[in-house]
Amino acid sequence: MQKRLIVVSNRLPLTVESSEQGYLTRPSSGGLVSAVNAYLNTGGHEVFTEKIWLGMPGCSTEIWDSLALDNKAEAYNYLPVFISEETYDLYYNGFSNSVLWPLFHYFPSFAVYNAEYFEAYINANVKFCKVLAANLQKGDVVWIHDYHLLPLAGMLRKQFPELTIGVFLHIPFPSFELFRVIPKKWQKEILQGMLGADLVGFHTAEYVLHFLRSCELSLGAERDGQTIIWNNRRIKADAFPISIEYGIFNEALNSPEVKSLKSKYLTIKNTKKLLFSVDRLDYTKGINNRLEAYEKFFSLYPEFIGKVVFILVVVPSRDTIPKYSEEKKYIDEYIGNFNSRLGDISWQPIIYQYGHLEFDELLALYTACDLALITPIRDGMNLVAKEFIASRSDLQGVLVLSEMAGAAAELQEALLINPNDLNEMAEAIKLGLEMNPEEQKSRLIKMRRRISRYDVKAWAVDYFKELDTTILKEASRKTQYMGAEGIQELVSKFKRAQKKLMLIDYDGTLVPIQKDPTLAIPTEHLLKTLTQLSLLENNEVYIISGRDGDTLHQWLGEVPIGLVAEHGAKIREYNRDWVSKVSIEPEGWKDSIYGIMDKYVSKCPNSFIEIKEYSIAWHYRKSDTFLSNAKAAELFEELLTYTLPLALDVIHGKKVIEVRNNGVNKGKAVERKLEANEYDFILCIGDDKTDEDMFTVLEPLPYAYTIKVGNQPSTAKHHVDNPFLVLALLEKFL
Ligand code: GDG
Repeated sequence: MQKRLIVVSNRLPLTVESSEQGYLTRPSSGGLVSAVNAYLNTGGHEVFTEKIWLGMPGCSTEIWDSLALDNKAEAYNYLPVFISEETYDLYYNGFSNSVLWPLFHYFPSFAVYNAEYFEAYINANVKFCKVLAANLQKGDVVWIHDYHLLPLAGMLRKQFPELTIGVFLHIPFPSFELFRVIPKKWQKEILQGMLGADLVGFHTAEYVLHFLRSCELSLGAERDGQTIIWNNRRIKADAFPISIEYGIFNEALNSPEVKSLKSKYLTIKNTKKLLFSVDRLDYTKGINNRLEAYEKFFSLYPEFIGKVVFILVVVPSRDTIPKYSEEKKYIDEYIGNFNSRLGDISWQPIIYQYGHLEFDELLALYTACDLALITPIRDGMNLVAKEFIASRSDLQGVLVLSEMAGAAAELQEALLINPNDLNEMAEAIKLGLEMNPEEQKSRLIKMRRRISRYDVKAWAVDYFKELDTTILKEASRKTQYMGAEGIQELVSKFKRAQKKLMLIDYDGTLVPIQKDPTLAIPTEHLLKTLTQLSLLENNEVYIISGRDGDTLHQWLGEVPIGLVAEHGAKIREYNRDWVSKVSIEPEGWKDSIYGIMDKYVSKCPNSFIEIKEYSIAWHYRKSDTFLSNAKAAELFEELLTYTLPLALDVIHGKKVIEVRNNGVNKGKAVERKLEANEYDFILCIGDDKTDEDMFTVLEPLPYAYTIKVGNQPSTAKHHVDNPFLVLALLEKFL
């Protein structure tokens, strides 16, 4: 089958420029383009039969059409999206770069919360969705990039439930304390949009945690490790540190063009030491601090005056946004003043270019400089740092790197600095310029080894491998809807069977979940149905619940069925006493757990503790969702730590956290039942995580029919939508 890869990003990877020969294109600069381009151009991933890049070309339809014939890239085809200039401005300069960019980079005071921006952001994403929808084919894999398109996966998912969608965020995902600053409605649309994907990728484990936490706290979504369960789907979040095409940079010094440009720069540098930096114009890149630190360096170590030169390249970017034009003005003025203050006719401390470098020039500067000074205030990853390291096949050169860049996690042998500490930066410049060649070499070797192993292709292959695994796992957990035909077949199997067993959960399965659990009383109709089921020939019926024995007895004691309480800790056959097969932990454990839970009752109004014979549970169904989700996550962690050395399990169910004796679960109870009897028909129905233990035990048995209530991923074979349909299903057996 055809398996096409459709890469989606805000802009196509080219810049259209007008020249005397008409309109021409050149590759764009920027991290996303560098990485994805490198991956696609190195042959990409063999599994894809065709590659397409969808995005805005940055010119009108007419200009695009005039270019298209002789400007096609080799490795992929372009699919352009055109958006009106007005919407584009509000979506790109507005929401993307005046809300998400500053906020996600921890500049909350730079964010402008304008409702028009958000509206345009959604409209632009709708436009992308339409173009995609019109071009999608069966088997396509859609890979959406970056913060401009966060709602897109959710929009696509609504129309294409089976489509494979990956999302990758190239910038940091901020801590929830920052994310929550965005108006709630926007938060939800952003997160729900991202959760339309099968796999959401970030640069670092820290960003993954921030994202998972925001899903829990903002959406109240359920989390299972690195997976979020949302809209009956499981979405994995993971870290894939983006990288570079190592070979190109490593080979830089073998290119005659690069060599010749390098000698040009060496002539400029002469006997002086050369510092180099290159960034897009952006306040997050820490250019201001860098300049101030450079000045500080000369004031602390005046002996370097006249002996160092700094080539500082700033690539134009977003300069129609006020914060960017202000940044440009600041840099221009600072450098002007600085050069005139410190420099003279024979020496300028800074050589400044505001403009794009040709790729060979970039390589020449990476290889000619003595020290690369990379000082972002925040940066998702920062590829420049990795490119510099990969270019230094001569094993000479020093990297001074901000610890606020994602890249710092992998480049620990760099001189790591805090970009807000001018003294530390000035010291690092001195240390770097005086570092002996042996130490430079030893640091570079370690960093180069790491980057060469995890290059851009390894990054993408790693991502797609995880995407495949996620989808396979999801498919294996999918349940089939139990419709009329299925029910008919089930009933006829029941009729033919000789020894039958029905295991049915109570809350959420036979009765809807109530905010106040004491209100989940069985109706007369339910009691009658259960009685009739139990009277069917050769049929045993058990209600198997997490509730305490007294409540079950009070509500269902008169019905001629078996009762299993506290997730299997106690069992009561009809008209007999309760018996337990559980060995109990020394008395007293419930008191200490109570003490821990009680703190959370005070912190979380309307939550309460239920003490059962073999377990103790903290319920937060009636509490404020936002607060209680946060507190539940905290309590869960605290209980896990506390119970680690004890024979106790901590279970996080639907709006309840329960601590109970180790090994007590519904699955074990079912196992005991199966050991004692031989059945040829088993029906098992449940809605909660705790029912999964029963489904798992029954999974290998061909005569067991497992039904999940609700369409969450489950080990059950089938699902029905709600307790009313469970009752209707049970009636069919009568
Ligand atoms: C975003 C995230 C993340 C720059 N100037 C020129 C030029 N470049 C190339 C560099 C490098 C890329 O652009 C810049 O990448 P960065 O990673 O440093 O930064 P952003 O553009 O902000 O990228 C960032 C990245 O996405 C990837 O996920 O690392 O954190 O902010 O490849 O070489 N290339 C040429 N001339 C230039 O003047 N030829």
